[in-house]
Amino acid sequence: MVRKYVLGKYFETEAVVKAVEETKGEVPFLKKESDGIYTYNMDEETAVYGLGESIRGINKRGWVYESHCNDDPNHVENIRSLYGAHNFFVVDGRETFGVFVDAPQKICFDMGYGKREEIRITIDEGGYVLYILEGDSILSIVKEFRKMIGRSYIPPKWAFGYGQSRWGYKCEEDIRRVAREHRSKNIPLDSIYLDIDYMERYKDFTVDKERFPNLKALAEEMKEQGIHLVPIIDAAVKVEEGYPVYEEGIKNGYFCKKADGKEQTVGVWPGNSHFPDFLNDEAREWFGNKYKILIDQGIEGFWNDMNEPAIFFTQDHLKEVFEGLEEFKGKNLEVGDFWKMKDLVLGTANRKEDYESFYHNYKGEKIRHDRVHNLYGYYMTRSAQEAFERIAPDKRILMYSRASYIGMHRYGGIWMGDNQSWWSHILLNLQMLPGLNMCGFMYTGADLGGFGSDTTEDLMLRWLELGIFTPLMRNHSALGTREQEFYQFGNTDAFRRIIGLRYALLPYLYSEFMKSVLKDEMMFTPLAFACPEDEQAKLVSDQLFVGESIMIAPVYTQNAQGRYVYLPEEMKLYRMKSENEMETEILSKGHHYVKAGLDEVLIFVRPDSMVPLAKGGCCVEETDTSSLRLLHFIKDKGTYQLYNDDGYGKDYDMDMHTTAITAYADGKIEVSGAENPKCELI
Ligand code: MIG
Repeated sequence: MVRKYVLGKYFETEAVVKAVEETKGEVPFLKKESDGIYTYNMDEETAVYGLGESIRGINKRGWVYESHCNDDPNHVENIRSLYGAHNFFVVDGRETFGVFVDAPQKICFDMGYGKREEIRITIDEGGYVLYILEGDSILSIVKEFRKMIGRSYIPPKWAFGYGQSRWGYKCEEDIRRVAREHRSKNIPLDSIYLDIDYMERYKDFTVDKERFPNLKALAEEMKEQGIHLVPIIDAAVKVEEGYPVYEEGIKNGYFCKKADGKEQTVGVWPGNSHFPDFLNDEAREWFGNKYKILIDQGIEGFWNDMNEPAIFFTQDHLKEVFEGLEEFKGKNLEVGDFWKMKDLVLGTANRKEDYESFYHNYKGEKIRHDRVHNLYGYYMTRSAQEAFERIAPDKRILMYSRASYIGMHRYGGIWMGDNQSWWSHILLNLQMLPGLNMCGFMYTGADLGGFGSDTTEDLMLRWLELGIFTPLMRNHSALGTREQEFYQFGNTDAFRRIIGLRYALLPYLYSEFMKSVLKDEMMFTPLAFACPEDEQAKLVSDQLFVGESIMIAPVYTQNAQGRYVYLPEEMKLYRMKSENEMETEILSKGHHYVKAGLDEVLIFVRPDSMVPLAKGGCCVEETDTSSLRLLHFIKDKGTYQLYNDDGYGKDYDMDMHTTAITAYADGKIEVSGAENPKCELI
């Protein structure tokens, strides 16, 4: 059951697509302290789940989170915001209920930080819509919420393959080398990413003629090898006479403007730039149409960056900085003044005052940016996806974004932003997955191996052992860090085998992704959600169910040779070096220490469940699903619902694409439905 409460003049974010009638009167569960402030008193046992892309554990209790899309590359424990604003959470204690605050301004979710026992929600000035959801379990509440916000984005099937990226590939030859190294060393690969260096002076929808003389031919050459090029698009448009995107934007008033009616000039990668006004319907359509320039050159996927939007500086504020510095010039500085000077110079990025300095034209109404800040990345990505519907209505195009708000999950996926090559960030990657699924973000993953800092071979391997289960599986790293393509390391063979396992797992991972999207369910489920009666399971925060058949428990500490695992039921462990090399062991319900060598993936199969393995190829296209080998723990009888489609089309009818595979304890297998693969239990 869902109830909707409205306060004041609110902004229609279009996060919710299902019509919900407004309820008048008191909000249940929460105590209204005043307009925009609600509290809830927690028992000692109460847990809080959700909030999508945010730091810390699966249980969010004990910290304060701010909903404020922020470009912060330091994903450490004491920050409050990342790139997304995902205002949905579930309280699980003496009462179980869900809360969604639908409002694009800044919101503070104090989950027992100020007072250990108190949840305190503080919504910045402005109207809002509050939804309270009830159900008989966490999972049913999540499902109801997901139904409200509409079906999650579905990428093309090739986007479930491996992607190689690096901020630093500068020319066609760099791209060719990556392709060649993967193909010659038999490491499967489906995509290579183009970071900002493919553009001419960082101008969106341009290609540098010197370094990329013929993108169309390059895209074709890559496609012949089964590889897709995926270029980045940044939010801000460079100010440059003669650059059509700039000139059209100026002529039509499509950029965000200051109070004085002049375009706000911000400094980001292209230098002086303007922000397209994605909240303006016409501007949104105009910018979206520009993606066609690249689609016409054979591009089938994009990633949208810098759309919180990130600001390195504004020209207006730089003037203030220089004026401020005058005061210190030529003086013998006191320590206090020295800090002041330092803050002045270092504090130019993503400033509150800058976000208050420009306006959107939303259906003719002028709205100050900070009032709708959290929608910017959402509407940028919507701009692209709405255009894809016009440009290529029958084809799925890959799209994912850095900034997001709930609602954007219908238009694209997200990646988890600028993490670091730290062991703790493997765990953070795992712990963010369920919260994101709760909020509708299904196509997601982190920069494997870590974006910032230098990686190590063992970190890369361990991270990959989690990464092969995430829908988005991309190795990405920052300029200046250690190169981390798999062929840069000694044990390339181990990487090849683990990536190979991902491709073998494709029928399973794709089926589980599609079923969870089409049924509005989670793909990555905490044990606490799946086994609510099990007091031990409730406390497990470093293992997840992935789909209906398996549990994963990746190793995320350096120099470990295994880890402790809790099994909420008897399971069969497959300890896998590759799709062909594996040991199995049946483990009882309870605690175990399980060994896991550096090149081994642990897959725990649930009773009467199966995992179909294909014969992996060098890319998704070449993966052969005509005969399937089944990992299984059949004690009596189990049925697996396999989902398969052409991977491009948009006809997602479940019945049409589903095959039921039933296996019995005596080894008998029955197959019925859309396809007729040969099946064998292993
Ligand atoms: O200020 O385009 O998160 O993936 O490599 C950094 C360069 C801008 C941030 C993205 C990252 C990308 C980088 N970008």
